[in-house]
This record gives sequence, C-alpha cells and structure tokens, in this order.
Amino acid sequence: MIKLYYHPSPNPAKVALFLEETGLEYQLVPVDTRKGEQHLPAFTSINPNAKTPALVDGDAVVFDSNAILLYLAEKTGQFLSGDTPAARAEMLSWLMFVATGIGPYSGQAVHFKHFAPEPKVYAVNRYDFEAWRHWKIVDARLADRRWMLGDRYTLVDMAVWGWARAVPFVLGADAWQQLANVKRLLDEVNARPAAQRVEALKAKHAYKTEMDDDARKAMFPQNARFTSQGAA
Ligand SMILES: N[C@@H](CCC(=O)N[C@@H](CS)C(=O)NCC(=O)O)C(=O)O
Repeated sequence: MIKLYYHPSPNPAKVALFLEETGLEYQLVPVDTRKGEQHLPAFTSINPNAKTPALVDGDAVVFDSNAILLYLAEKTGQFLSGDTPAARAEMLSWLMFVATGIGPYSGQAVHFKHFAPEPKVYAVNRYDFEAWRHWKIVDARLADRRWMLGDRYTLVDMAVWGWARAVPFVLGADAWQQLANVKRLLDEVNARPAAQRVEALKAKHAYKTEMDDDARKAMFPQNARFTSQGAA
C-alpha cells in the first residue's frame, strides 16, 4: 500500500488532497517536524532533503510535493491537463511556478515575519513583496477561468490549495481583500469532501504545536552556526 509521510502543513496537505480525491488507499506515516523526526535516518533514507511530504509506492520513492502530485496524476491518469504538447506545457509551467515560487516565497515570508529574530526588515520586505507578487499572478490567472488550467480541476489547483489555506498567515489577515479569485478557488476546494477529509487528518496524530527551543533547533538548523561560531 502507498505510504504517505505526513505533517499537517501546506506541502504535505496538497498530496493528501490528491490521494483523498482519487480514493487511492494509503497509510499515513506521521513525521513530527517540530520534534525533529524529519532528520531521523528512517526518514532521510526516503527523502534526503529531510522535509515532508514523501511517498513510497512499492519500489517507487518520491519526494517533493509537486513531484509527488505529478507522479500520482500520471499513475492514475486523473487530474491531469489535456495531453497535447501545448496543454502539457501549460500544466508544467503552472505546477513549477507553484513549486519554485508560491511555496518557497510563502514559506520564507512566514519564516521571516513570524519566526526570525531581529533585525529582519530587509528580509521581511523582500519575502513579503515576492510572496504578494506571486499570489497576485495566481489571482490574475484565476480572474477569467474557474481553475488554474481552465474548466477542469487538476493537480495544479491542488498545489495552489495547499498554500492558499495559509495565505492570511503568509500575507496578513486582510490579504483576501486583494486576492478574491484565490479565495474563490480555496472555498471551492474546501467544500469538497476530499478537502474535509484532509482537514480531519490533523486530529489523527498528536503533532507537536509549540515552537519552543527544541522545535527551532529541528526546523531552523542554520541557527546552530551562530553559537558554534560564537556569533550570537
Ligand atoms: N520543496 C518541498 C518543500 C517541503 C517542505 O518545506 N516541507 C515542510 C512542511 S510544509 C517541512 O517538512 N518542514 C520541516 C523542516 O523544514 O524542517 C516540497 O514541496 O515538498
């Protein structure tokens, strides 16, 4: 059976959504990142990048959420774009835009706004600016089409949904006033039974929620340089 290495956060959630949408059977393996479980050899042998999600399907091992979405879409033949070169080019462009833009800039905006120590004005300005710029591109894309690729709900919408749930935390409580089309997509996906089942996954395991010193050590290993080099 498929094993999904999971933490209830944006990148793993989009993969859980795909699995729930298709009804594929899977076993959820919790990886408690605030407890440092992403660094255990049992997990890094599956994902050397030590981040959730990862997925094992027989002898196939896949990590990175958007790679997993594409793997599952190709495996099942579901939630793909059309298969002309032009349709596939459009799908790959937007999927990679989410993978390399929406995810990283949103994640870094969260890091610098909510977790980084001062001084951080420069970093907050850069990542807030870039996160907004990326989300406005998605919003403009959705201004005249129901879904990211047009009329059909695809893996790209699932990729967007994973991070759209976090938009107020990324951009601020009133962000939806400027991203009405993204909010529409979020609401539409949230209304689907599969999304509600993903929401319920949180309660299936007691994940650590405190961002204490141990969690910071596990999640922000770069900070060890300050103490080891005597810079802090
Ligand atoms: N590019 C990766 C990023 C994965 C990622 O950053 N996952 C977060 C959860 S959303 C994580 O596991 N963080 C733990 C850590 O950074 O130590 C993907 O899309 O899967």
